[in-house]
Amino acid sequence: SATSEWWRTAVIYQVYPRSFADGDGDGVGDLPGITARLPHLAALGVDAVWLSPFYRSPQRDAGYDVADYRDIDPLFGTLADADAMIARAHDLGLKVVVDLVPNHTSSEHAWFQAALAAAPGSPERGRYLFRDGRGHGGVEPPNNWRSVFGGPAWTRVPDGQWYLHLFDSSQPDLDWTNPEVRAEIEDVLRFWLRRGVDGFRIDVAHGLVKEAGLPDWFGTVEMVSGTDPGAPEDGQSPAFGSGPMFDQDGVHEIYRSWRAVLDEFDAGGERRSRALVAEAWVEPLSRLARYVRDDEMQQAFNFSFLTTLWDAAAYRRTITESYAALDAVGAPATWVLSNHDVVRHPSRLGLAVPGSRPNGIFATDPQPDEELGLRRARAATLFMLALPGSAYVYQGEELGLPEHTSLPDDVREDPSYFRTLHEEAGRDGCRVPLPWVAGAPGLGFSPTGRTWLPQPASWAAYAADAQAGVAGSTLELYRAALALRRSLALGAGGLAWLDGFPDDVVAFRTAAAGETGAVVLANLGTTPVALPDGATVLLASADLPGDGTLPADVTVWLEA
Ligand code: ISL
Repeated sequence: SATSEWWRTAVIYQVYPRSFADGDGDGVGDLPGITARLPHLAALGVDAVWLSPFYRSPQRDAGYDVADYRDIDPLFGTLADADAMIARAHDLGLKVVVDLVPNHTSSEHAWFQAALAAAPGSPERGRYLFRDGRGHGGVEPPNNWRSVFGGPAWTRVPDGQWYLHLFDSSQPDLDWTNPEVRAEIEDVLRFWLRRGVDGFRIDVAHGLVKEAGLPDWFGTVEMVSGTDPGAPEDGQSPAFGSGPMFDQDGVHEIYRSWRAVLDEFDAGGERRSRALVAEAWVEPLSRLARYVRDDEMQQAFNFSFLTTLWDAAAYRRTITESYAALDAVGAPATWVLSNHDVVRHPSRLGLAVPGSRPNGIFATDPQPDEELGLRRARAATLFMLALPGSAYVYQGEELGLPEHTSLPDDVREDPSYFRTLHEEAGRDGCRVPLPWVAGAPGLGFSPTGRTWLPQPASWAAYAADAQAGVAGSTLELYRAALALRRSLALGAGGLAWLDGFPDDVVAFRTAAAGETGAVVLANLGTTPVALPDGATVLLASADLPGDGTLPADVTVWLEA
């Protein structure tokens, strides 16, 4: 039945385990901490939780370097803790999506350790992409590819061979032409499905298959949606999304086989109740839509809001293009304003050119305007949550948290070049432990007050307990928006643009079949605009002046 396709309209909350809540007091978040705070998510009104990796890992890339896909890192707890977390979430009516990292393992994974101990040409090496080097004595890497994190994508081992890593050297890429690799990851899917998970977020879903022969690549340094200003001078980072290492046609066969694995677990007339969502930085959106097909994944992250400037025409274009690409394949749209890899959107939108820095804020940038950024973030949230489709909310955005833009160098852990160039705060600034209790040490993140990254002084005002029950707080805005979204069935609607408003206003009506829906007006200009005569305001992202106008940087939901 169509009702089992919960993901079509779901609001999915991303938990970043090391920074959500700490149960044991070591300053790093963990599964018992998450379980204890799940009622916060139920009260918020989200449908599902997606957890970034909690598997056994040396944590060189915060868990995106998996050493054992079937075990929990001791930092985060035990398998029993994972089972308890899943059970508690289900009790509270929340679906659970876990992160799968199939492009690469950790260099501490048993397979890679075996590969290092084995000879060139051995089956052990055949699970990864080991190659001989070029040049006299093979001293040059096998090709010219660059790692996404900076530097060459190849590292040499003592016997002279090189292995490929699109990310950190501690993240060797698997060889997805190897049937053993395919069987292993299918079995990992079954392992977690048996434990009751409702879906998987697939890391670097566009990277698994590389062009045969691993040819040199002479593309430009364009990141998805714009030139990456952090590219190191010694070389170039690959275009994240294109080139011989990304978006090869062969990935689709893999996802069809995974779809079949998930479907094995559908029971009682359910259809596709277990979901796959692709993290694929692929452009244009029509290419991305190829990951979302009836026999592949149900969703792909649509990252286009990360780079949309604060401009009504730009948002109308982004939204129109997103629906055009996804409607063509019958897929639900997805919307993302923040995640653990990008600058938190209140800070992005508080920059001089709002929205211009998805991947980090440079030391040379003027600091974001925190108040203006939050005002715009709340406005952006209100139109995102009204849009038909599914929305992803990154932990802390319901509190309005800004990026930590002044983390000292010596506490940062992100291995990407964004950090090693010392030009910007890298990805740690969006990964700071959440503030739960305004008056407590470490803002209640941990029973001991410890936090693995320091929290900005301004964060006491953002603590969950300081906002709960406070009219006009960001937390109450999210709760009200999610409750209304549910009662008005907004996620299931169709969208119609409304004429008759100034160009600076994003104006649409959204309604599901048989529902009244809502009218949404977002003023992205600099001056107030008149609200329609007799309009009944259901929800506003900021206080309205009461003179029948909609101020700049404010979104309203009106009775349709
Ligand atoms: O972080 C980025 C931009 O800010 C991206 O280029 C990111 O590296 C890319 O989205 C892939 O991300 C995923 O895989 C990485 C991991 O470091 C990221 O945290 C994860 O989201 C490698 O596993």
